[in-house]
Amino acid sequence: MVADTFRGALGSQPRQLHVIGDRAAVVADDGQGTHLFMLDRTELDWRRSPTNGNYYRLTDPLTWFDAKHQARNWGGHLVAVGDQAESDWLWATFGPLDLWIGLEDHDRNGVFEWVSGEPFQFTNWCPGEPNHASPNETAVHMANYPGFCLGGWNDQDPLDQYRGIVERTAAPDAVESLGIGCSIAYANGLCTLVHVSGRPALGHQTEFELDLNAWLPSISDGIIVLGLDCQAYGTLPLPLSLEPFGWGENCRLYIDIVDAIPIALDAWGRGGFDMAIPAFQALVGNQFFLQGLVLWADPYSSISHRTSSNALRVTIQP
Ligand SMILES: [Ca+2]
Ligand SMILES: [Ca+2]
Ligand SMILES: [Ca+2]
Repeated sequence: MVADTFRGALGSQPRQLHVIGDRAAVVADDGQGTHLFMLDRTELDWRRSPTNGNYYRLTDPLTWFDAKHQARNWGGHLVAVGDQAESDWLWATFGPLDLWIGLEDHDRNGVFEWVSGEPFQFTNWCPGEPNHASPNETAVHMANYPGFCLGGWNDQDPLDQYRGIVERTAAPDAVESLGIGCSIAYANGLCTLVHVSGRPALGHQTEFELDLNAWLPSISDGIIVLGLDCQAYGTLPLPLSLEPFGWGENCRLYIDIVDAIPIALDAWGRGGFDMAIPAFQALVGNQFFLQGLVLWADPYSSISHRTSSNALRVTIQP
């Protein structure tokens, strides 16, 4: 489904998409260069509506209550269907499926309310609904009843398991910082990765800087690593201590590394990194993760040092 969604959105643009488990690698050529993005597979499921600019994605099949909880964790809410245009776009994008929406009457007073708090004005009930067929029919889904009702609403038992439509009215912050870097030997600072300039938006160049906040006795290289979801991935809870890999100083890995880009650091341990965002609408709302890792040698002793930065979560803007 993800691959099909992406192919459809990219249209005839040259591209490659490889889905490996929960990961997706996108190789895209926008005419000015070739770009590689590694995306969390689930993040590819955010879709931006061209009619109202809001972002939408589906939960796994869940009870209505669990879908509502998942929506909040994603920074949104179960969808409030405000008008016919929104309803039509949702059904064309996510249907045909039974899909939870954010409409409920759990106090059973016959008055339905949106969980988002928006006024209840537009209605799109299937014929004969809401019928309260059992006292438990207190949550509403878009119905997939071929030949009878497609995308209209039915009140239903909230403990049934459907995918839910999550709506987010605004894009999350373009760049968010996650975790903290490791302390630096011979300095009091932390290794930090910051967003310097340029919106991470379609067709734009965006610049990041790794700052070691320390004078380096020998010029060395760092790497910016491009990775996936920093919360938890596979069976490894993140952040992950790098000590098992020979990295001291309680260095932490906040992302699951999928690619590394070498950058040159100056004597003060600073190095910049530019990233071009290809102009593909399908990338809007998707996220990637960056973290800096640095290894350098002390010429006055045989000790080598290493550290890691905070991580950045970058959400691609329109
Ligand atoms: Ca809405
Ligand atoms: Ca009510
Ligand atoms: Ca019903």
